[in-house]
Amino acid sequence: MKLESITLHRIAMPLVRPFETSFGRQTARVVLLVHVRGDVDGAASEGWGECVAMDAPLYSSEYVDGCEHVIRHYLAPALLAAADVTADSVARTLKFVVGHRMAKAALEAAVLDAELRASGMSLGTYFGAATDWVDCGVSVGISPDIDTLLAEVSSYVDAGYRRIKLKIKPGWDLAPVAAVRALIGADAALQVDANTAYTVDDIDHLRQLDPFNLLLIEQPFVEEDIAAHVLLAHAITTPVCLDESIVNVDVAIDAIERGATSVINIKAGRVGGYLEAVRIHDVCLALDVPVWCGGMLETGIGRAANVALAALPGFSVPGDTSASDRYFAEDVIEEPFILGNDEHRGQLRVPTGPGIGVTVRDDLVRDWALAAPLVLV
Ligand code: OSB
Ligand code: MG
Repeated sequence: MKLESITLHRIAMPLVRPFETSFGRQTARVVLLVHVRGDVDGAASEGWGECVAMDAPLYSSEYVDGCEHVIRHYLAPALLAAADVTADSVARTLKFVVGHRMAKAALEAAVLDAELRASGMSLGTYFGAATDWVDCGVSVGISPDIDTLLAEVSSYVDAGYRRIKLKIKPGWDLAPVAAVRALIGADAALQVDANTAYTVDDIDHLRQLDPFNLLLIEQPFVEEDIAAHVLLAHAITTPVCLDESIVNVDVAIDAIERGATSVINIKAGRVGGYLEAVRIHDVCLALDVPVWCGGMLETGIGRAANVALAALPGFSVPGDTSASDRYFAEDVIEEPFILGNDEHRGQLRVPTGPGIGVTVRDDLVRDWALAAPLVLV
């Protein structure tokens, strides 16, 4: 396509409840949405992408202001100057900028959405979806106390979620895991996510999680330290899963070969785009390493793309693709994601419309705007 404009919308969506992790506490989702317009084979098209960076650089080095800056001054000018842009070419065109994967991923996603809307194909079909519905888990933040945690977990179990993930950190690990395991029963799917809060000195402590029969422990150590995760994987029976560390397909292969991770959390933003996410999926499928779709408190725009990705055959465990109301009383799309019933209890339907398959509510984008839209041409 020939890109005519790239518009950045910075919005704040109120969260239904604060979300706390080992790196911080959020009460609203401040997020950058990317809207592209252009010409695809002589016809006007448009597409949406979501930049999953958080407001502050606490999960990764990227953050909303930084993404806006790098898109405005480096990435968007390169794409707008190109005679022809395809989803396939975006990463190549933007390769001259080091890192900034979430910013790049949002642009690639918007171009891909515009291309697919023009051709009438859904993202799920484009990716090679193997199913119409995906299994959903839910990520549960750190609570003020165990009773509050159990009440929250109960509500998700009642809603039908097929897997519970607890955020943990030193001082909030064994007791909440024991309490939730007792609440949901021995066979219910349960896993934990430390968001890098531990060090190798904690290996003996983390071994005490083994009796709780967890599906996995996610990213206990700092992202650059693959070796520490190898040590842990040898020391415990709970499978180790990497999130923050896996920034592209080569790192994924390396971490698998070294035995640092036996299951992988795939987040398109973290790895620079959905196309790289699919490459990681393909490699993991070939190596028989299960993957699941991570989340970043996405609006319906990013959620739609995640649900399509999670429909690929290697996504064999439920992801953090929860329903819109897990985080938001109102979503920014006309078709909020709602968990299914009966045989689809605890599942979300993969959108089938062109592109991401959902309709963005311009009224809410306007109402929730933190700044005037930034139109880059
Ligand atoms: O580590 O998976 C994570 C949210 C923000 C940043 C990092 C993570 C998370 C979550 C929530 O766990 C995932 C979601 O429900 O969207
Ligand atoms: Mg994680």
